Amino acid sequence: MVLNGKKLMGWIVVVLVLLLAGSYWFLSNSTGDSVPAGGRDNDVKTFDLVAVEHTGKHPQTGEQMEIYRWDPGLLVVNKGDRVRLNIIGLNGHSHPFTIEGMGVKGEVVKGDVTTVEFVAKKAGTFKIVCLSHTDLSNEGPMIGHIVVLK
Ligand SMILES: [Cu+2]
Repeated sequence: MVLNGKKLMGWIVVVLVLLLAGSYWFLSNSTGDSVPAGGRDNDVKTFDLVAVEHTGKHPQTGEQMEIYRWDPGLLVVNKGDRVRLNIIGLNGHSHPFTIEGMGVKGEVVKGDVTTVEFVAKKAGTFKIVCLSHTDLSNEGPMIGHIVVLK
C-alpha cells in the first residue's frame, strides 16, 4: 500500500483519535486514588424503608385492627455488602428495633428518618424486629427480613 501525504495525515488523525478515546475510557474506568476514606456512596447498598400502619376490620371477628409493618419487608443483599437502611417514620410514634445477628439497634420515630449502616458479614436470614410491635396482640408482628446471599 502506498500512502501519499494526505492519506498518511488521515491515518495519523484516526490513530490519534483512537488513542485519545482509549485513554479516556481507561481513565474513566480506573478506580483512582481519590476515594474518600468512608468509601464511595455507590459502594453502599441503600434501601429506603417505611414504618407503616395498616388499619381495618378483622374478617372473622369484625374487631378494628391496627398493624404496623416495615415496608418493604424483605431485603436481599450479598455477603460482604455494606448496607444502609434509611427508615422513614410514617406511622406510629416510636419503633425501637434491632437487627438480629447484625449488632444493629435503633429507633424509628414519626416524622423522622433513621439511618443505620452495617456490613453483611454472614450469609443467612436476619430479622428486623420492632420491639414494641412484636406480635398480633401488640399491633404486629412488625418483623422484616434481610436475606444475605453467599
Ligand atoms: Cu413498631
